Amino acid sequence: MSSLTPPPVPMELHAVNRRKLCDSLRRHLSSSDRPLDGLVLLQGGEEKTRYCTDHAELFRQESYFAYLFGVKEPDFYGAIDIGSGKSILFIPRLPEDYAVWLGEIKPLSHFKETYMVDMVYYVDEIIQVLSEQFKGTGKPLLYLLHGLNTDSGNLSKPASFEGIEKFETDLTTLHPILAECRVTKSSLELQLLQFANDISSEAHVEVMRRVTPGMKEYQMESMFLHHTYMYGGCRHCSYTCICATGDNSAVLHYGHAAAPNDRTFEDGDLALLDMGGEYHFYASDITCSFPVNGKFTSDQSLIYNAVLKAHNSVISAMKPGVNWVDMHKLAERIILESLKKGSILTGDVDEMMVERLGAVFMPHGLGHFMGIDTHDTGGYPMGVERPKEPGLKSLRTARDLLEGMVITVEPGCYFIKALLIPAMENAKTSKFFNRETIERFKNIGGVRIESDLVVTANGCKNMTNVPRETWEIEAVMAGAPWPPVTTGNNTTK
Ligand SMILES: [Mn+2]
Repeated sequence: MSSLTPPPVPMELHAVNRRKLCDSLRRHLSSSDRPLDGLVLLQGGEEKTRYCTDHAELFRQESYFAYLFGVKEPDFYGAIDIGSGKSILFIPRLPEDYAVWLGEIKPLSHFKETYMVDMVYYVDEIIQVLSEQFKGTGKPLLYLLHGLNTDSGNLSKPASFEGIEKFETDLTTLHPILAECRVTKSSLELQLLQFANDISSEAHVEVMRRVTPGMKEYQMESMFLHHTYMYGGCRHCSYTCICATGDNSAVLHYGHAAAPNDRTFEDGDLALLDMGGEYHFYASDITCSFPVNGKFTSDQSLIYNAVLKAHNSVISAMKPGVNWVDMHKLAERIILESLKKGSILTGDVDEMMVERLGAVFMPHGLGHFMGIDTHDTGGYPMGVERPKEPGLKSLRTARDLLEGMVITVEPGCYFIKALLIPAMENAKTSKFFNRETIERFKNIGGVRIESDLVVTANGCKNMTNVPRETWEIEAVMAGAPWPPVTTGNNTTK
C-alpha cells in the first residue's frame, strides 16, 4: 500500500528550461559580441534493437533532450531559435503499418499540444525549416551539442542529418552552457525530484519491513521495483539496484550482470540497498543499510553510527559557498575519529588525514549532483580541477555549493580487502591499524547512508525520508509506522 499517487507532469517545466538556456546563451554571445541569430539543434535518442534481433529495447530519452523538450518518444529532433526563443520539434514520419502494430499515428498538432512547443514539423523537412527560421546573413548557423561527460569520459553526440553541410555548425559553445543550466534546479524540477524521492523512500521502508533472513537479495530489488512502479508509475530506475548483503556490501557497484543480487542472506548479515526510482526523467538515489534480522549488533552499530554521524554533520554544514571537497574531508575525519573511538584504528587523526587513510574505508566520493541523470552534469566546468589524491579523485564535483543544486550525501565505511590489506602492509599506514579488532570486522562488508539534498539560501533540505537512527530502523522493522505518528498536544485529545 502507498499514500502516494503520481503527480501530473507540467510541460511548462521544459519551457522554463528552454528559457533558461536562451537567457544564458544570449548573455554569453552578447558578452563576446556575437550575433543572436543562430539556432540550437539537438537530436533526441534513437530507438535501438537488441543486437541483431528485432526486439526493441525499452526506450529512454537522451538526458539533454529530455531536459529541453520532455519528449518520451524516440527519433525526434528539437530546435530553439536563440533570438526569439521559439521552439520547434521535428517528429519522424512513421510508416503506414505503424498503425497496425504500434498504434495510432498521431498528427503534428498532437505533439505541439503535448509538448507545448511553438512549431512542429517532420524530420524530413528539417533543412527547409531551419533555413527559413534563420534570420541572419550567410549560411544558417546551428549550435550543436558536443562535449565531454566528466563522469563517464564519453562525448555527447552532436545532431546529424543528411544535408547538414548546408549549415554553419558551432560545436563548442552549447555544451558547457547547457550542462551548467542543469546544475541548479527550478521549483518545477524540484517537485518531480521530490516525488521520485517520496516514492523511493516509501519503497525502501516497505523493503525494510518485509526482509527476513533466508531471502535472496533480488527479492529486495523486486519489492522495490514493484513499489515504485505500482504506486509511483516509475517505469525506469535511475540506475541498476545495488542489493548487497554480508561482505557483498563491500563491493561498491554490486548488482551488475556478473554479480546480480543473487545471494541468499542469513541471520546476522547487514544489507546495503542503493536503489532509486525515476519519475518523468528525474532521478532519486537513496541508500539504506540495516541488519536483515532487524536488530543491530554492537559492532554493526559502531560502523553504522560512524557513517550516520558523517552524514548528519555534512548536512548540518551544507549551505551556499561551502566547498564539496571540504565536505568530503569532514565526512572522512568523522569516520576516522569514530573508528579510533571503536579501537579499530589507533594514532593521530590529523596524521591519518595526511596519509589519506579515509580513502581506505571510503574510496568513493561523498556525493554527486543529481537531476535527469543520477550523476548529473556540471561537476567539473572549466576552471574546476579534479583533485588527484586517493578518495578525493573519485569526487564527481569539487565545486562550491550554490542555491538550487541537488546533491547526494552518501558517506560510507567499508572493509574492502583489496584496499585494507595493502594499507595494513604499507610502511606509512600500517601503524594505524589495530589488527585484532580489524579481524573482527573484516567480514562485516560495509555501510553506506545516502540522502538527496537540495541546497537552499542558507542551508539545505533533505528530500529523502527514511528511518536513519538505529532505533528508528529497529522500530520500523518491528512494525512501527513510518513516518512516525506525532503525539503533540494538538494532534491528540
Ligand atoms: Mn549516489
